[in-house]
Amino acid sequence: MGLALPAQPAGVVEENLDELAELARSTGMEVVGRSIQSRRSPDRRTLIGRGKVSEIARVAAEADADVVIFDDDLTPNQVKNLEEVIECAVIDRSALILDLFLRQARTREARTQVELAQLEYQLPRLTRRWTHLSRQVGGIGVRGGEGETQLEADRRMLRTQIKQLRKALSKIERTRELHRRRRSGTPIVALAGYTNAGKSTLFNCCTRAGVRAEKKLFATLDSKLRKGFLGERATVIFVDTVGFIRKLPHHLVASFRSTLEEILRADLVLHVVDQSHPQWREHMEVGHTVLADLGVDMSRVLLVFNKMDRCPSETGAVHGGLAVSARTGEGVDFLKAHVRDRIFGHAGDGRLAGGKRGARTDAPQQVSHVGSGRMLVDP
Ligand SMILES: Nc1nc2c(ncn2[C@@H]2O[C@H](COP(=O)(O)OP(=O)(O)OP(=O)(O)O)[C@@H](O)[C@H]2O)c(=O)[nH]1
Ligand SMILES: [Mg+2]
Repeated sequence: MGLALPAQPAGVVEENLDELAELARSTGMEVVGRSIQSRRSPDRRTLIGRGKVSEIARVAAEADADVVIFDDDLTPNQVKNLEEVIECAVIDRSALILDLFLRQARTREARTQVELAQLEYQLPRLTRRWTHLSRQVGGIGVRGGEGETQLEADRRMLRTQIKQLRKALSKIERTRELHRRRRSGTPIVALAGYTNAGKSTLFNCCTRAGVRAEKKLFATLDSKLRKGFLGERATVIFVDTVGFIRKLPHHLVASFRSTLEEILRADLVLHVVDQSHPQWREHMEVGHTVLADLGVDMSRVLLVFNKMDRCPSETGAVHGGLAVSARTGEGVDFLKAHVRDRIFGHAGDGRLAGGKRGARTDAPQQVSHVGSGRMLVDP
């Protein structure tokens, strides 16, 4: 269900719904219908108009639907009001993304981060119906015992849990910091960008690692690190990261911050864009915004247009970036050579190039405890 407001024309809402459907399919759901309502402003009680709510209720019942997903955020009250009329679970995009994240989270860190995000933001909105359904279709479900008890837990209990999770997370982060110290000295190249852009595929291509690359959205939730060789004895560490998406719940971004911080620490960020996607410009824009919000110094970002095997007219340098196909490997050697030159300078003698990269001292404080060996600045 999409809502078209004067500021957001129906065309954009249509595209957002395409993506919402893709997200739903990634969690294993089947999409049986969609609807958009144009309004001058959202309804305070139900977001969409009363007539539309009844219509959705009827259509959902006819299709025997289990869930109605709204592309816009719903308040806990709106969910309640909607579920009074619509006789199945009602959730919003954020809930769907969180659910998907929970399913995809493999490591303890990712799990903890998602659980934290859920407790801090999503839990009050998860209705009994949705929690139940989410479990039925194989989701990991909310943390702890019965969803019921979770939902009814009082604030004090939630606060305690949040505190515990934060503690667990900072412990994991400390361990990670230790690993980081050990590998200091080797330059880091992070792969970032919209979900499904092909980051993991490119990561595998550059490192010969076996990271899962899937048609699913948010296949990757944890940053993966691996050595990659750029030729001429130049070695870097490639980092694969969680994808970006429109309307990403901001609490979720906050919990994933430590994962995304790998991007901040990187000497070079490859912003991967799926150029075969009809909305690649919007995806690039979202990627750009998230990187900027994270505090990434844009002079350290290199645009990489991927899936050029699907858009054969684009070759070599396009739109101020490089074109590659992570699938066929086309353009990847050129990309590696380019990265090598950017990081090590043209000499390729294994030393870091200084000069231009002095700017990184201006980056936010997060980079301050990076192993100093890598942060060479011309004296
Ligand atoms: N045709 C084509 N498909 C590609 C290319 N690179 C990746 N893909 C496909 O695109 C899909 C997504 O690839 P991933 O590497 O998982 O994308 P990702 O950016 O890591 O996605 P998330 O981890 O979900 O954020 C997979 O089905 C890949 O096989 C490419 O160069 N050409
Ligand atoms: Mg991935």
